[in-house]
Amino acid sequence: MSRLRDVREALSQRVYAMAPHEMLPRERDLAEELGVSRTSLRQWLRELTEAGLIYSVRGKGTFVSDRRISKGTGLTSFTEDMVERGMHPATTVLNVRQALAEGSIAEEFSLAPGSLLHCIDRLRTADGAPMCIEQVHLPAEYFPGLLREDLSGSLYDIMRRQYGVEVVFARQHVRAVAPTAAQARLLQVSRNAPLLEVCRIGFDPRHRAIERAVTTYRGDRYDFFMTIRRDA
Ligand code: 16G
Repeated sequence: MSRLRDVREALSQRVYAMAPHEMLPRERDLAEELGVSRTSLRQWLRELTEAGLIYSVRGKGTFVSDRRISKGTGLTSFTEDMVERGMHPATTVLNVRQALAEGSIAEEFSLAPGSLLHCIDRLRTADGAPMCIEQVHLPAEYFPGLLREDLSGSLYDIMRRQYGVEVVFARQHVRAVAPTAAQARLLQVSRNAPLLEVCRIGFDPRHRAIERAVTTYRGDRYDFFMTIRRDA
């Protein structure tokens, strides 16, 4: 990664570490802190403003926006969600392995107990800031060789491009959870911070369950919204 990119990430990480509506240091101080020219800093501040991460108040200064991600009911991937918001997604693969489908997971996939599953754990970040941890199970028979792919990008892209398979509808449930010690460390939150866990079972056009993803989001960075209607 280039030095400029490093500094740009350092700036957005600094913004993410601040509270909503907190004021950024003065330009001169911030440029000095990051070791960059004021011209470069100004350009990055402009980019962050365009991405909605910060805002300026005339005569007062620059402040951190309340930048919670508002996620609707559209079936999108993490990468699509971040790119749509002008953010730079990145992924750390924490663990990949194969497991045997047992109990409720075998039932969710309508697989015989003992069938092989791929299991992928990843940490997802946006502009260098941790957003969620994702554990995905997929039936190995639909995705032979998947664990040899580079999983640090979009999984949905690989599923589409390499296997011609797409999640077209999904069942999801959301619940609040407290972080485990490992989750708190990876997401950079305290053990008391609430997290939102979304479990998605994704189906292909033939109604085959092809993905079970448990995504654990930082509760201070995500809102979920939905439109509901009274039955006629
Ligand atoms: C989202 C999905 C998850 C999917 C992932 C793929 C939710 C609640 N979950 O996180 O099911 O595996 O996107 O993202 O939206 P990717 O294509 O960027 O790897």
